[in-house]
Amino acid sequence: MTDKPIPLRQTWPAELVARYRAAGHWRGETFPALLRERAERFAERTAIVGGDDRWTYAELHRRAETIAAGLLARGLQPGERVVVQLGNIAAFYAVVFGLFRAGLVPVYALPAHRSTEIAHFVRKAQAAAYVVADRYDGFDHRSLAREILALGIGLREVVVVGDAAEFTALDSLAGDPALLPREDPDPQSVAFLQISGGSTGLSKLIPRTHDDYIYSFRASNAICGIREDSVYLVALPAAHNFPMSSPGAFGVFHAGGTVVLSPSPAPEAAFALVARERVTDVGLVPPLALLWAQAAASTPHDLSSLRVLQVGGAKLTPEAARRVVAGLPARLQQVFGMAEGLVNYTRLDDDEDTILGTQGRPISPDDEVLVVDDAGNPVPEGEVGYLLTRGPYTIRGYHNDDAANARSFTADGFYRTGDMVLRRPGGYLVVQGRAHDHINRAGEKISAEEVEDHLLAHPQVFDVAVVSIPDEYLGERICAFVIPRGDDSSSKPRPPEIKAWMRGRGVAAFKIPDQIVFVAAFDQTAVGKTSRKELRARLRADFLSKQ
Ligand code: AMP
Ligand code: DBH
Repeated sequence: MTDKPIPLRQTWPAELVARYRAAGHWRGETFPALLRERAERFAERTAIVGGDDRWTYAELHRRAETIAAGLLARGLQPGERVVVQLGNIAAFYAVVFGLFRAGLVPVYALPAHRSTEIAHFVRKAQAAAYVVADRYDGFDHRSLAREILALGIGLREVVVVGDAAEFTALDSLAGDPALLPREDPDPQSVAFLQISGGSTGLSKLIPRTHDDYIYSFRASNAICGIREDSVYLVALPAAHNFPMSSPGAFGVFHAGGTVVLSPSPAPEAAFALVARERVTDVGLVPPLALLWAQAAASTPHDLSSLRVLQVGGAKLTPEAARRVVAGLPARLQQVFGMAEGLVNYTRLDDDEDTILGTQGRPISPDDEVLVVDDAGNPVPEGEVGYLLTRGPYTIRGYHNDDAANARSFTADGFYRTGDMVLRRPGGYLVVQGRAHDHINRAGEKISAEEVEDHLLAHPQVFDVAVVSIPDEYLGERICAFVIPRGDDSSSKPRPPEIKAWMRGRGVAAFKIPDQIVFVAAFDQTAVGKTSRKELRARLRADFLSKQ
């Protein structure tokens, strides 16, 4: 790569560093040390169950060591970034812990991402390597890897889980252990780059440090009751921040429990695993939780091992929460979190009104939460405002994105979450909506602007506005209002063609509009110039008033 590497950094002011350490939040724990110590303490306990794999902690550790040495033997240098795109398979954690051990920095892509997103991650993170499965969900990721390599954007190495074709097989990795770093990393260094759904354009990269991230899931364990005997089902994509850290798989590894991977979050696949492995905890997005609650009534599988059902990623309305509670034999916990940091939980012993009606309160006594008006002034308790936050596990800036940082952080380091909330007594937050035009489609955050940019490239699209429309199943769906080019109706493309065309541009399937509505023009206000935001709001309102 000829570009100068952009340093990975995440820094808090010295007085906050001192405070977070003094409070015992940041303990100098690191990912390599975490796994090494668990492999000593819990050697023969089961760490991971996924497909045919059933690995003990000792086995996971051994695999991570081999992968780490193997990657360094292939010429990767500590500090380099590696895009990891793996589904819910055991190898995901072996690879990620292997990267940590080698001092390499994972960038978490989702299995649904395609060439547009992957190329963006490789460029933004200046990634040197890409780890994929041969096939996942019927898609051949090696062909995607070929496409990315052909772009000549600095990628040097592709590692494949399974049949590697011309690439390096994960199972073939081997290297002299002497290549491995002798010391554990600096706990305040960046361990990985998580991705954000993003409200404007493509995903941003979120640098998280060992100290801050480990604090977030260690403290989550205490709140969520994760212990050595916990069996946690990863039903959502493993790379998502929620099943990774709230408390997620990492929380479970920290506690010495067992992580079970489900290839699909659908009840048919997941229920059998819950019964077989005696799963105690699972995190779901609202539409799935409703589906589970419905399916539980007639399932032949024994779900009685479930202790806590977490629901987050998108708003769970009180009515939906009631249905979930009625349908499943587990305690409900609402989770309102973000890959940038702040995570809120209802507590397991909260009263019903709080569990059904709020999205919880922050993990940490040092999470600072502000609810402010347009001018940035705090609103009275119980009134709706913009949620700003800073604290011991909330980032102070994105990686390699000055423009986003200028927009997304205040001068004193608060992250502008983009969420509109009201705060109840006791610090409980109720999510009311959001300030930006992104679409929360069953927990996947999609930037309206990004989808518009794609559609505007279509030769028969003159203009487009993309909005979220309330959807009974998804929470929100993507609706694109399209003004076709020219007035000849025979040239008007059909919605399935537009969708297929967009898929052909190599974007994640969850970003393809669910609905396309043709309009003759966007009605401009008397003033003439409308902002995209107002236009989207008006189109949505008009559309809904005609339903
Ligand atoms: P991201 O920044 O991509 O990790 O997405 C985080 C965003 O997801 C939050 O800022 C919220 O907009 C949304 N979100 C997550 N959990 C919830 C929840 N329980 N209720 C409502 N919105 C949520
Ligand atoms: O939606 C999210 O990003 C999310 C939801 C719940 C999250 O990042 C988390 C918990 O940590």
